[in-house]
Amino acid sequence: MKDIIPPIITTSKTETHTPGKAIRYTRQNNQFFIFTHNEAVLCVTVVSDRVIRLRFSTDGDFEKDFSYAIDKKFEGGYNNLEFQELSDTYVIKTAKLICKISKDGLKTRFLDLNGTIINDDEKGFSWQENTEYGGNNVKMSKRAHAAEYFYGLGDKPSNLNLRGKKFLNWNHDNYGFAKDADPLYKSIPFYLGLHNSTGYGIFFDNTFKSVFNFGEDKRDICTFSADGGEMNYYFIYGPSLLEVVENYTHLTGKPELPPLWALGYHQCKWSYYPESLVKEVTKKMRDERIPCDAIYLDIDYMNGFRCFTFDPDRFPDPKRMVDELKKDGYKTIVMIDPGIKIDKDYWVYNEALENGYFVRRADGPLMKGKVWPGECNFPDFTHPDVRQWWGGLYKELIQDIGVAGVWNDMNEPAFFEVESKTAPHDARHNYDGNPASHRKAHNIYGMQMARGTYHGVKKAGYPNRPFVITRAAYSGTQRYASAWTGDNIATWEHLWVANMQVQRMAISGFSFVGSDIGGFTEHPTSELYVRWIQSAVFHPFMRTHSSGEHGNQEPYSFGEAATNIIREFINLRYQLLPYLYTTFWQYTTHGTPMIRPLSLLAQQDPHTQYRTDEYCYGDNILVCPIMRPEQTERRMYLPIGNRWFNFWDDSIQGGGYEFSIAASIERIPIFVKEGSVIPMYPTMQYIGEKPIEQLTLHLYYTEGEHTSELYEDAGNGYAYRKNDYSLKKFKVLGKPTALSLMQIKSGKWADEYQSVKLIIHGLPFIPNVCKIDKELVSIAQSTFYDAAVYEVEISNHFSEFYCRAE
Ligand code: MIG
Repeated sequence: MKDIIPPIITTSKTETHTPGKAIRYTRQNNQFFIFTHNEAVLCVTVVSDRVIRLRFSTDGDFEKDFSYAIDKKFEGGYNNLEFQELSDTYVIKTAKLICKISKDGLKTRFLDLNGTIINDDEKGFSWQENTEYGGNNVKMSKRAHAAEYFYGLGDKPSNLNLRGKKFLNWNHDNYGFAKDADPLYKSIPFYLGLHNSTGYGIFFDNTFKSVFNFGEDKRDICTFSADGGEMNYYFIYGPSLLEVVENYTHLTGKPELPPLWALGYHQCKWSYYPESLVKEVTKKMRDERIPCDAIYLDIDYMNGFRCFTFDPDRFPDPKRMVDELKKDGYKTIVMIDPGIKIDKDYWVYNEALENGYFVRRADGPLMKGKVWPGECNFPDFTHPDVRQWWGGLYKELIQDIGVAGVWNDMNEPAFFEVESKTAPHDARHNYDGNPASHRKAHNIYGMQMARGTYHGVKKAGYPNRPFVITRAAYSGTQRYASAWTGDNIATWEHLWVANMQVQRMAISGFSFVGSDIGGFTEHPTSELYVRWIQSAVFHPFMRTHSSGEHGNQEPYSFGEAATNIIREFINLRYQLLPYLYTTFWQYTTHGTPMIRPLSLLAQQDPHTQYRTDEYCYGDNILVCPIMRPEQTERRMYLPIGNRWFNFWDDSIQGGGYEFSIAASIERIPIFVKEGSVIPMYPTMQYIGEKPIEQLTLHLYYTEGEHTSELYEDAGNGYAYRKNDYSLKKFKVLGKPTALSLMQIKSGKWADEYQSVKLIIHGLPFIPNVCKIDKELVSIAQSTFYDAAVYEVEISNHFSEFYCRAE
């Protein structure tokens, strides 16, 4: 299938310019301006020891420094900064990094402190005047070295390793997209490079349509360019790829902790209506004992597709329905689109019209676009007043009706019946006081809608934590919303695509992402649906969604055998919630991606650089989805370094070579890192169904040391910010005939449970002597799946568990 890629607006070819010879520089603290003899100026800012920002002006004037991506809370700072002017180069040195800028054309090289080149310009910066729209097409050309690899770039449905490919960033409603289709819904102009085992990142903070070329036409050249705006990029040094992602995430922002229920399983379809169908599905989930926390209302709940209304026949009493669902443990999430129906009897329309909140065309008329409601106007979410107003519209939904979350769709924005499938280029946006055309605002339009939604939902629901999900995004959107990957297809290839997208988004700073489980269009076989559920258990966001034009796609719709496997896996999702929540907390605190592809896990191991399937879920669990029909066995790889326990039978697997692993339909390969402690809750039908009476800790023996974390709090509200959380560190120290586990707790949150069941896996000796806080206890032999394990119940306040062979 050929995609309709909106044409890149290049104007009649004009001359290519490059910066001339540098003639002088000025310095203000951490900022350097380098002037050339042809008016081009380079502004270098040392953001931190690891992050250097480069901005080029072609004519001596810089734009007002404004970015939607950079987190207002971000604080730079460095430990060392040295500057030197040599005869042909300027040299900037931080505590971690050297940046050399040649006087001849401002070509830049980044080196580590040993002088090894990490990244260097080929032609460097160049530009062409855009005679049609004004401004320039700006381009950066860097070398792509032999054995240099590229990752990141958001939601591209391609191989993780981007080497040899070219991509376009222009938010695009790509219904039923194919593998390698481009562009899709999101624009995240950030990539990771791995060169000489050293990781670095480049964030090109330019919202215009941009192109990234990782050596597609010339193998040894990597370029990025945009249709307007400035060449404005951040170079982020690792050396580990993980640190690159963390530093990019600090720069563009971390989300708040979501409500715990948002990490449960969500059920969705286009569309569940009328009310009786919603009730039928939610009841059946409970009857079938399949855990579920959220149910979605897609566009058909609205009255004639008018946002913030309910269809009176399909949903005569939404408040009562939402209440009843709440009593049954369900959160209701509703869709809100950006298009506002042109209807003089519709208050949302009138308010926006009267206040001048709608986007206008260059010559003044309101911008119109056809979407579900017919002709619509579109709020200019890039205006702070509009976002404020928009946020306020959620008050009734959240406070009066009791809706718990909001689903923002079509916010690329998507238009029907026009070839570009989106708003016209000449449309005007406020751009937070930097008036701009749609060419500049397009890629952040959806982000600003999600931002308005997030603040509105948060305010209306306070102190409940907000939940927002968006389809379109730009760098930084992770601060406001979760995301799904759009309109995929019920094919095996798309199961693979989903796994690529979730991994790629996570290493692009956006972890809270999932795919439409089972596929949005077409109907999955029961085998495909089972395999999809099995991998989605390990995606940070987990929701089944389908276009509803075909057979049912609820977890109980695929026959009893399938239902049993699905139930077991969704149960596992819920059992692992404390682990997932801890992983989310690490993301919100350190910017650590929740999902880590093998290349991030072991970048020094060359085998990981082209691998796509295996990935780490949090610190200690590694999974490898099954993505082919009738597959009951597959090849996989674990990186050199650790030994891993097979989750299902406790057999031990080393890394550094490919091996074959069984994967009958009941199982996908799951591994646990030796030495880790995996926390589990009892199974439940939904968050808060009943008090958690006991925490289970699975300890996987190692000869050596390993520390795991467990973060817990109320799972909602903001008391955690006032120290009302619990962070436990589990320090395992294993010796050939002894094992100790220390629990070190901080924070004042009191556990709901009083007791802990400790289950010890892989102990290489018989523990004749066991002590808890120095007191002798007895330990029992038991079984976990196929393995013999030792089990003991202890108080949740224990400080040390110890055992040895006598
Ligand atoms: O034009 O609201 O991606 O999840 O079910 C289609 C209907 C509009 C696209 C979304 C999909 C949603 C559908 N929407």
